[in-house]
Amino acid sequence: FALNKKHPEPRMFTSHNKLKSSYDVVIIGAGGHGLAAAYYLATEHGIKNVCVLEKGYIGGGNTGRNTTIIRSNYLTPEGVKFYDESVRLWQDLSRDFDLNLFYANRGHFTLAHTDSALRTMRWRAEVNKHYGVASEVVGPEAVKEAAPMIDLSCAGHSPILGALYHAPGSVARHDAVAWGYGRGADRRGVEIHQQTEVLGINVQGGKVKGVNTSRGYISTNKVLCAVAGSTPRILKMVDVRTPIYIHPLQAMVSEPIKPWLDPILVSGSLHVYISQSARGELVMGASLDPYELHATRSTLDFVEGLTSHMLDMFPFLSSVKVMRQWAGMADMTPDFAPIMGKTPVEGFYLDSGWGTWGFKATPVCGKTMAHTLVNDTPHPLITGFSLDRFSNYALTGEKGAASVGH
Ligand code: FAD
Ligand code: PYC
Repeated sequence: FALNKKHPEPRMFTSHNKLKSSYDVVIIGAGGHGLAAAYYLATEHGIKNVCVLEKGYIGGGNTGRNTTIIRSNYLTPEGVKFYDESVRLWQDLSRDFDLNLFYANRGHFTLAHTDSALRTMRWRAEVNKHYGVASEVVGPEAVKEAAPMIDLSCAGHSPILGALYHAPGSVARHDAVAWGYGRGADRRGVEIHQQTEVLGINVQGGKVKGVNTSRGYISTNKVLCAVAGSTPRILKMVDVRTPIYIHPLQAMVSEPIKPWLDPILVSGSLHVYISQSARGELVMGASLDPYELHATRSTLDFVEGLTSHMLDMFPFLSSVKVMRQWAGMADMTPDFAPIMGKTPVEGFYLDSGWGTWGFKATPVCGKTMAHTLVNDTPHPLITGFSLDRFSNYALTGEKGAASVGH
């Protein structure tokens, strides 16, 4: 066996035995968001003396646990513009990374089973169209045409009256996104340190001075916190308060079956969403668990509730087996919009409040947070997501655009 010297690029990451004593920027969390911010700091701003600290492994948080739905059919102008930019960025990522992200444009239906749900769909469609995003209200026949196996009556108790159809709705391979951003950052000199937990943050005179880790102390003036379900724990270290609360969000996949479902379907009333992966598995989820819990356990209760509603829509699936189930810790905000940007501590930046909706935002978060760190001013696309909106009573209400009823 001869080593192929014609292939100079390593497929994965450089491992570093030691932390340096200081970095220009320390990023906490090697999920998609932290790695994307590192990537754009290096590629767009030439800032490479950056380390990304990860207590577990790359993509092992919500990035590797989510159901990969990408869309921009939000409710507020702030949300629509932000997620639309993300959808645009997604288009080029496989080429930029030279890594196949299995980005698949499927079309996304949010089903309406009541008149009031249809009214919300109409509202979202009009806001979306105003900002150039392709969304429209369609009748049940369009749902049947896109998903012929569906029982439009939903076992007779929740007939589908129509849907919000969003043509750009897509799915992608979640771990590949983390690997692509990580590898791209690594190749440009960013250090990624796995198995390295942040245990404390040194703040003096209201300014960040450094970070204590399980592998030693690092000096830095800029820290980006991108830890999703662990946000409250990190915020305690800098004594910053947010209204984020943690609820488990569970998901599951079936055994692989032959391709039969092209679009992504969401039913808020039945608390179900579903897509079929490139491998043929049905990827399914439901609402948040209805209590605060900082854990990733999954429950029988969840599988029973979700499968019974799945069978209301697709009775022919009754003998298909569930293969895996899991949970992630969703960092929920009261208005279902993220919290991004500067904080009362100088040099401490937040990319948080991603709850059940942050995978699709990975590229735009990376870009806008890199810009915000470099300029110490929020990127124009994230001003609606600032922490001080809660004290100013200026919420960015996105609950009506959350995927399933929460
Ligand atoms: P993460 O990927 O969670 O990364 C944070 C990292 O920080 C973790 O790896 C963690 O180990 C690390 N960390 C934490 N504390 C420390 C510490 N002290 N020191 C060092 N490292 C630390 N969004 C969508 O857009 N579409 C979907 O279809 C969708 N489905 C979802 C389904 C489920 C079941 C779940 C749970 C979430 C879903 N989401 C979805 C939401 C989405 O997964 C998240 O919002 C997004 O992945 C957050 O990415 P992140 O990089 O910010 O966080
Ligand atoms: O944000 O579209 C979404 C989503 C679907 C499932 C969980 N989040």
